Order: sequence, then C-alpha cells, then structure tokens
Amino acid sequence: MSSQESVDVVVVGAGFGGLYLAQKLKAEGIEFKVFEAGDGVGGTWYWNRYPGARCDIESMEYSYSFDDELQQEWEWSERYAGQAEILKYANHVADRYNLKEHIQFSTRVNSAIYDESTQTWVVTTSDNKVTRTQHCVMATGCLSSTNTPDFEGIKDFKGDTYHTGQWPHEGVDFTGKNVGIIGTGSSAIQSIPILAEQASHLTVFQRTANYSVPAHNHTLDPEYVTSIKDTYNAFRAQNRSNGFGASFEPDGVNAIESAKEVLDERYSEAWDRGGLGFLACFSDLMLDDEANKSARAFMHEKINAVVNDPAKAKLLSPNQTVGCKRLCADTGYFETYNLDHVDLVDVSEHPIEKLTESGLITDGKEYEFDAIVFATGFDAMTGALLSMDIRGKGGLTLAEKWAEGPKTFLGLGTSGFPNLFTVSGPGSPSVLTNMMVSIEQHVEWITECITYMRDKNLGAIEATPVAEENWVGHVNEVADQTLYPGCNSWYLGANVPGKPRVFMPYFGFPPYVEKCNEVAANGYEGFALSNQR
Ligand code: NA7
Repeated sequence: MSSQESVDVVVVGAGFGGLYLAQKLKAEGIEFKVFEAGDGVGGTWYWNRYPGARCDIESMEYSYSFDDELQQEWEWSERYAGQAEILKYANHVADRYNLKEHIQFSTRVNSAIYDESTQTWVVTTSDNKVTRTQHCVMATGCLSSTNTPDFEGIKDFKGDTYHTGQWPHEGVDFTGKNVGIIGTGSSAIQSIPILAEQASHLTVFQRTANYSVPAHNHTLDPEYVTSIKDTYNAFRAQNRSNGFGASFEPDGVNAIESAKEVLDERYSEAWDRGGLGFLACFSDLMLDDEANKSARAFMHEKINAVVNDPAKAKLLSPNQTVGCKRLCADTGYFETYNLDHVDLVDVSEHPIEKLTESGLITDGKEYEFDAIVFATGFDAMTGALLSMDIRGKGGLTLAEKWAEGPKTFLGLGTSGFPNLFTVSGPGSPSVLTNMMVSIEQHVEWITECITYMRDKNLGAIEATPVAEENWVGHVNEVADQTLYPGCNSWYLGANVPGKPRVFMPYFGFPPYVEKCNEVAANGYEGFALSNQR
C-alpha cells in the first residue's frame, strides 16, 4: 500500500445518489471523496446503454428537486427521458456544482473494514490505495450488479455476447445479424423492438411473460412544461405525498366494488394515458387478488388484440399478479411479435441447457446465433453491497450478517456496522418509488445525521439490533398485506439462484418518511450514538 488519505466521508458510487451526496457534503463543508467504478457519472444510466433504454418514470418527475434554479433551467425533451438524455443531465449536475473534482473515476472499492479503536472505516480501492474515513456511504444503486446466469458452455460461444446492463459505449449494430435475446423483463421489453428493426432474425427466450403498458412516449409540449415549472415545488411536494413518490396515486376507488363498465373505463383510460400510472387505477389493485384479476383480464385482452398469432399471444400473456414483478412500459413491444423474423421460445418448462460454439440448446434443440443478448437482470438491492468485502465490528462481514437476507434499520444502517450508510438500501422504499424522490430523501437524512454528529462531536452511530429486528419485521408485515411478494421477482431476490428469498423494499413512501423524520427528531432513536474515542 503506497499511501493513505483521510476524509470525513467516503461515498461509493457517482450515480444520482452519490452526486447529490457530493453536492450536499460540499455545501456543508464536509471533507469527502467519491469513488466510482465507471469512467463517468450517472450510475444506472452510465451502464445501461442498451438500445431503447429509457426511464419508466416521467422526466418532469425523474429529476432533482433540491435546487429550483436547476429544475427551472433543465429542459427535458420527452415525456420519458432516454438513457442518453439522462446521462447528459447527470453530467450537467456534476458540472454545475463542480462535483467531478471530488470523484475518483475508474476506481472500485474492494473492501471497507471498520476499525473500532478509531471509529473509522479503512477503505481499500482497486488502485491499491487506502482511505480512512469516519463515515462510509454506499450509494451503490439498487440495479447495478448484473446477473448473468451461470449457463454451462457460456465461454464456448464463438459469437458476440452482451449484457443489457453493461452495454458497450460505442453501441452495437445488429444489422443483418441473427440475434438471440434471453429474458423478457423491462430491459428486454425496451430493447426487443429496436433489435428487431436491425437484426435479420431475432429469437426471444422467455421464462416468464411480463405485463407491459404502452409508454406513449412523446416530445414534451412546451406549454405543459411551463405549467409544471410554474408550480414545480408544489408538484414535487405532491409527488412526495404519494405512495410511489410519483404523480400517480390511487383515488380510493376499489376494483372489487366496481362494475364491469367502471373497470373497463378506468383501465382503458390508464392504458391510453400509458405508463406505470396503470397501477394506480384502483386502490386495491396491489392489495386484493380479486381486484388484480380484473387488471389481468384487461391486459390479456390487450395482448390478444395486438398479437396476431394466438399461440404467441397466449405465451406472451402472463399468469402472475399484475405489478408483483415490476410493470414495464414499452414502445411497440407486443407488436414486434407480429414480424415474421421474430420468434418467441418458451423456456419455462425446458430451461436453457447450455451454450454451444454456435448458439444455445433448449428442449434438446440447438438455436444458432451471431450474437446473444443477456437481458437477465440484476442481483438487485444487495448485489453491489455484497460484492465488496465489508467488515464491521468484530470482523463480521456484511455477507455473513445478511446470509439469510438483508437486515437494516430503515434501509439506512445495519447493526454491527457503525457509520455505514446505504442510500436507498434494502428495507427502504427505493425501487417501489420514483428513485429520485427516494434518493433525495435519503441523502438529506444521511447528510443531516453526519452534520449532527459533527456538531455534537460524536464518534459513531449504529442501528440497534432491536430497532433493526422490529424494522425488518415491519417491512415484511407491510409487504405481506400487499400482493408484491407473490411472484418470483427481483424485489424478492428470486431471480438469482441461491439468493435468500426476502422482500427487500418498503411499501409506502409517506409513512416511511414520517418514520425517518421521527427517528431523527428524537435524537436518532433506534440508533446508538457514541462519543468520540
Ligand atoms: P429483470 O426484470 O430481472 O428481467 C430479467 C429477465 O431475464 C426475466 O425475464 C428473467 O426471467 C430472465 N432470466 C433470468 N435468468 C434467466 C435464465 N436463466 N433463463 C431464462 N431467462 C432468465 O431485469 P431487467 O434488466 O429487465 O429489468 C430490471 C429493472 O430495471 C426493471 O424492473 C426496471 O426497474 C428497470 P424470470 O422473470 O426470472 O423468469
């Protein structure tokens, strides 16, 4: 080890969480350093450059609200911003607040080891340097650790392979290529229509069909933009008061109490409006299976109306609860299956057996490809954290602590790991909300906590085991009142073989914020605070 630097706070990740932390810490005059594995800012939007990558939350909402000048000056061009525009925005923010000078790019954090005697973390990075810090904030993202199934023969395939979450920066031209894509989650649903435009032949391998609502993406009308900007702060406050931290919110009408005409009218309206607001059609949609069944029936009708081949339409019609795997928003997804050169292969009964030199085998049949795209998702919420060697008090690793699933208090801290914070960690609303809203709330809470500790000369803050146990129980209790835990989703870790099956996000943004505020107002109740040694 050649040198050792000391700062008050190390931030891991320069996505939207890390960037806002940098802005806040800088404004507070706290000494900090950000480590980022990529060679640029943007996190999710830096890595996920696959064709068609687009946010499923509207751009006027999926942006920072902390500075009115920033939100007034930035111009979004589309209802749902594409990856390139969001990345441009992340760079704009980083440049506007001169944050890049605090970020060390192309540097991974390999380990973070807590030194109890000095109440500091010893952070070792991929450049073989050591940084000592009082606080370590993991802004490592919920969907940043890619999941590529361990297919037999994966190295034998002679063609090109790509993962949607690690897409080449220079882009890929599939023109004239025979392409296979594995997966039908959000990334696949967004990329398949574009891959089909380029490829001479596209074969989609589907394990579980997914629900998708048309995005009806369009160029933003300047009058609409002005109307939002005129009352932007009230608009943001409204989003924050809604369960998903976004502009859509159920209005108290239940599907189970509604006549068929009302169901049809509301679902049709939501379908025509497009996007994830579909989940707010009825208040009981994610709470009552009977209610959800009506949404399922509506979606099936829509798929049948679009997909010409009845066999394909049947395969594309999901069986599970609408919304319990994240709902997708698409542009021409189901329509793509009407193209003659697009095939759909069901691998639910006969998993992909192996990859070969020229393609892959399922159900005893070999499919040959020039390129295979893995749209196989992420080791969500815990993957990035557990990929680092994080050791807390007594040398306990985070992987050991979370062997049966993540345990946190408020998704902000975990007992045994003092002064370690997670931005939108497991146990917080995170992926069940507009991430920007959740990120801002977490960053503000964490920065206030660090400032409080500085002002009171405190050495360490640590979630108590009791508060943590109660919180984990509460997260599960709330989830069990909903339909979310009912299918094999990445919310549960069910997509990664061997991962403990635990529902990770907290359902309901406003009550969560209330709890966080109460904890802070009561002198960080549920956390143990220690004086400096
Ligand atoms: P997802 O939503 O996790 O989708 C991954 C897809 O890959 C899904 O259809 C999986 O099927 C499929 N998959 C994973 N492993 C396999 C194997 N071994 N064989 C066949 N198919 C497999 O990830 P995305 O990147 O699309 O989206 C993640 C989030 O990003 C999304 O929810 C938005 O929030 C943005 P499965 O459903 O597990 O049967």
